[in-house]
Amino acid sequence: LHSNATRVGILGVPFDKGQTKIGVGNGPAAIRKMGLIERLEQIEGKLDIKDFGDVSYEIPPNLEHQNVPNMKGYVEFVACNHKLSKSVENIINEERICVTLGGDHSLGLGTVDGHLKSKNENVCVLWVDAHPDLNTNKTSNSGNVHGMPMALLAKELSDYWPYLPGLDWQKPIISLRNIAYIGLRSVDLYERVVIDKLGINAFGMEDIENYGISTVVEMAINKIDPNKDKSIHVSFDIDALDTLEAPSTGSAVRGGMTLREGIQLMEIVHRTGRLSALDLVEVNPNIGTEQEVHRTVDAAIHIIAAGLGHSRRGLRPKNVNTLPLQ
Ligand code: B3U
Ligand code: MN
Ligand code: MN
Repeated sequence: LHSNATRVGILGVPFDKGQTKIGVGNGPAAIRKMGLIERLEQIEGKLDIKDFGDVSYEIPPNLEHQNVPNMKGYVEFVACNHKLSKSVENIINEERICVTLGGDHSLGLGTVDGHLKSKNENVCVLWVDAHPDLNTNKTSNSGNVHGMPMALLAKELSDYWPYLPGLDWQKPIISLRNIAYIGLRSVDLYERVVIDKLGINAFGMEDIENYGISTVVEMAINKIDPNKDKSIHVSFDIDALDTLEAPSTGSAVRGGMTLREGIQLMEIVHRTGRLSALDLVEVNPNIGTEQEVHRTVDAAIHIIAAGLGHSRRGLRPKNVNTLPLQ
């Protein structure tokens, strides 16, 4: 391997307690089984890839009987994300791009937290999702914590939470100024109010229609990282893609991004050279037919590969003279 090869760390998080459908915990295994690492090994310039396996966690005894109103799976959520945050921090400290395979999107709390800690808070986040995941336990209709990680991460919303036992490690938190959404099309009432009131950078499907994906991604990055000096975190919920592109996910919403738009988004992020963490979440291999699962997992792999430098133009030959051209 080249000494200057891009360094990558793969981390599975088979966590499913942030929502109620069976199967999203099988996401990491399905993505690995379909050949993620083999596909990444074909990328130009040879990546230095290390697979850190899956995150495991135990519930600390002092947390066991805690709960918070309207937050299902609270103790598992807290325990898993604490462990996850430390793993992500270590992987980024090793100067690897941390690729986290979910699992449901409640793991975004731990991945962004670990990234913030590793980079002294000098981080911006692209949250690519049909949903803003910006509910608090007071505004959520479902009580599912995968709809809440952004509200926990946002500095400006810290006053809207009750005391959260066992979450004191979750600091620092990030300013909404350094966060942008891409792909929104299913926004709850209070989420809408918060986005408007706090002026959160939110690019919905209509913006992608109006400006095209490359302009939207460039506008988003310019907003959250105007000096081009921040470490970039992409938290990619597979339901950002259209239902036809990624059917095997728990809260599919029609009218979403094409795989091509998802790939283009990731290629632009790759070209910044500042990507440090990528989450690929909400792939649920227990939903849909075998074909639909295959299509969804394949889309996930395409998204990850594009973020790590896969080029749709093909590989450049090392020596043209050795090719059978005549
Ligand atoms: N906003 C809804 C639905 C939802 C959020 N994230 C997903 N679905 N994947 C909620 O439950 O908070
Ligand atoms: Mn999400
Ligand atoms: Mn979503």
